[in-house]
Amino acid sequence: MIEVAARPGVYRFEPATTALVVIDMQRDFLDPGGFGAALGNDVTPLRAIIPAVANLLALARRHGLTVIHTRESHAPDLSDCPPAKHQQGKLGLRIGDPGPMGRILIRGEPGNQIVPELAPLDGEWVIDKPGKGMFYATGLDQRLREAGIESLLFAGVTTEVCVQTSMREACDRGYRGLLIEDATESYFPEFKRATLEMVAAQGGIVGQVAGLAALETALTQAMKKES
Ligand code: TIU
Repeated sequence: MIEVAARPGVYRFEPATTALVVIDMQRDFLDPGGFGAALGNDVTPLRAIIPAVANLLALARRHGLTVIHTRESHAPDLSDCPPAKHQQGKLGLRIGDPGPMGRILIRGEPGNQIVPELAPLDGEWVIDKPGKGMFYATGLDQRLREAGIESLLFAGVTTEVCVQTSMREACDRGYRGLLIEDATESYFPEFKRATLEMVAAQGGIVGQVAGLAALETALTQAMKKES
């Protein structure tokens, strides 16, 4: 059993039944000209966590965790994009419109790819999701159950939108969630701060929060004990 110094208390997990979920580290949110920028955001703060997420991925791979990458994406015919969502953003810069990285937030387009530094390895799960949460219309819950996954470590963007939605939905489905605070980011620093606080408040109402260093320490100590 791995024991991580987390908030509001120790987070315990077994690597064999744990997955790291890296949410939406795709060019649409991290590069200029994508969906994030189309919504009026400065994308530069999000790029700053790429090294931390890369370190987290390396750690998870080293310790044999299941690795899952998600991408927020829609079918080319927009059949999975409800009108209310399609109306987000400025006219001409909406989901499906042409941009510098291809059609915005559309499956298969260059902008929809995960940034090269964090590219999925063969055998890792890549989940295309039309919603903010990772369970809606993805079949992921069943796949996780079939794989015996009970605990989920969360990273990616943005903290208060797709990451928090996925974490809350995971909590409702019985998974134990840990948000890695330095491997997630928001376009709004105050929203990130508030999200970290609200996840861990009330005794860990929708999960727990820890730093990457605490996770690494816990995994390294467990490995030393084994050897
Ligand atoms: N706009 C924003 O903060 N986020 C999204 O639209 N999607 C994700 O968080 N991935």
